[in-house]
Amino acid sequence: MDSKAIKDRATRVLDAAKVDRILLANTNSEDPNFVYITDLIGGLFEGNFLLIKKDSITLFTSPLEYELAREQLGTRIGIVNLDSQKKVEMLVKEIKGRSVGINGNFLPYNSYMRIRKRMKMRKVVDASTAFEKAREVKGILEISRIRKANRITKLAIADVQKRLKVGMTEKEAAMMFENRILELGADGTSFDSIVCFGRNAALPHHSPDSTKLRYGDMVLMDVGVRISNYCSDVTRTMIFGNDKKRIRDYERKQRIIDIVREAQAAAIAAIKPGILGEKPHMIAQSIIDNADNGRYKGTFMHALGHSIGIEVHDGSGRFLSPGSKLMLREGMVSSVEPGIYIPGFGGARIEDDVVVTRNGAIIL
Ligand SMILES: [Mn+2]
Repeated sequence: MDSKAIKDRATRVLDAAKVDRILLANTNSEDPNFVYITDLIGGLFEGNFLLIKKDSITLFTSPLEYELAREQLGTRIGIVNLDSQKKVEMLVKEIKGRSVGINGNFLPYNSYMRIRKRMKMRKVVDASTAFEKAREVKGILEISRIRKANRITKLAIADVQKRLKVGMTEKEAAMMFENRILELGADGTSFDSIVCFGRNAALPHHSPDSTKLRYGDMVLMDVGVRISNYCSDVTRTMIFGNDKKRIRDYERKQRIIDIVREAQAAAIAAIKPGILGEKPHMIAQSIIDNADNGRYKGTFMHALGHSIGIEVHDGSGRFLSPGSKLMLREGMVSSVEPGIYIPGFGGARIEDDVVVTRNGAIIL
């Protein structure tokens, strides 16, 4: 990102939050909004501060990461190495007695109280919604990173699917995926990988355990990777084995997958700028609820999709979900992930990440 792009982002957020300065404080993890403004890749930046003003952005970093920050940022953002009390006072001076925006979605209460007291802020404004709004619409660079993350995720899923063997555990399959994405160039996973064999596929948030793969099992993988701070989130469901006659309930398993696929395709086809987030959800849900004389009614019990970007669940909670009045705009990126879950039997979910364009949704 060049300095103009950084400044544009900062200005947009300051204007939306109606403050003239924002202080982002990392704890032992990085504030996603800190990542959004600095575009720093790698590092931990623990305990770092980012001071955002109209005419300048300054990173207050530690001796541990001063060099890393300098290498990446050059002169695009001011950098102060917090290696002495005098430098800490520089930061305090900028904040003392002023109205300051913070990220209420990230900063823990205790850290907030400590900082507020130490820096003697006059008034504190929660700028989290301003960041959410700014981050909702992605630029070309952001979309290209999400696309690359998706490509690697899909390649790695296909590789794991080919290497599945009877007796392999869910944990082993998850490990295979996580090794493969690193070979393919990902920076890491974007969330804890979900791998479900057989009846575990009925549990949307199942954690991989020592369940062993059996011939004819439904295999659901919900996984994602990170590329230069941006995430993917993809789910694939398959039936393990080619000999239909040997697979118990083959027809029913295949039917469930087909209905979910149909629901996903119809939802994606409906996505375009100007519609409300609830619409694609209702389309997917009605296909599932009405399929096979209502046999699967009520088995799709989560939202169709969430915004995706620096975080896997990026920005505000409501996106493609029942009752969502969010109006879709060009450049928004969302997961589209209908599912059918049948306790004790299994389930299917198919998930892709799409970008909203003038001509409709494009699968990344
Ligand atoms: Mn998802």
